[in-house]
Amino acid sequence: MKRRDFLKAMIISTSILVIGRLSAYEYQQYQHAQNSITPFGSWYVVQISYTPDVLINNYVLTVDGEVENPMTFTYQDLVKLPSIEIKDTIQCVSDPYFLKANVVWTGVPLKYIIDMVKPKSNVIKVVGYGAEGYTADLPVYKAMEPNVILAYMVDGKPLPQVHGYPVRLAVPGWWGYTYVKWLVRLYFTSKNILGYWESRGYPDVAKK
Ligand SMILES: Nc1nc2c(c(=O)[nH]1)N[C@H]1C(S)=C(S)[C@@H](COP(=O)(O)O)O[C@H]1N2
Ligand SMILES: [Mo]
Repeated sequence: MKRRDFLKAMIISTSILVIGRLSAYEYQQYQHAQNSITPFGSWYVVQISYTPDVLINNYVLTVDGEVENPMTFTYQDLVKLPSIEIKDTIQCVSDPYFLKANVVWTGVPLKYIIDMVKPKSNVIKVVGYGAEGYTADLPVYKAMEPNVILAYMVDGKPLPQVHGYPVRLAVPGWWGYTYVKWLVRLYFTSKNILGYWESRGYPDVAKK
């Protein structure tokens, strides 16, 4: 390319960024938001509080409430269970345009856990708890869908700490606030319990 053409190309590409009022980072996010897998380092982070340090060796998922057979799972227990891979777009309700990422989850279908603990017949909700105190609720009919998973890998690697290491929920088709990070408890209940954002007015049926 001639120097003049090169300068012209520079000016054009710069003006696209200026006209669009996007920073280079936003522009990159925008491009990746369209279809391809979001690069590992540039996935958005949204959370109400600090990032807890949950170590694999101490990790325990408690599954309790109104169930026939309450259970606990260590990290090693979970990774031995049958797992599936799902391509998904995680997306925050507060900015569905930029705060989204295309990822591939690996994890255990929540239905598999539900079948083991056997919720009582009047149970309507399952509430997920994050290690730092966050909660989100799912109606049991949604939790039973085959693609709702306890994810322990993303894009073939362990979850990054800010994205919920070692285990988080993934609820394809529903808003990001249902994707509880640092998941340490699943509580089954016949009461209509609302999670952190659901109790602050966001849809309880969080379908995108
Ligand atoms: N434990 C926990 N999980 C959480 C949250 C949180 O504050 N704490 N925020 C939720 C919200 S509102 C969104 S949009 C997604 C963002 O996930 P990410 O930071 O991995 O992109 O996590 C959800 N899960
Ligand atoms: Mo969100």
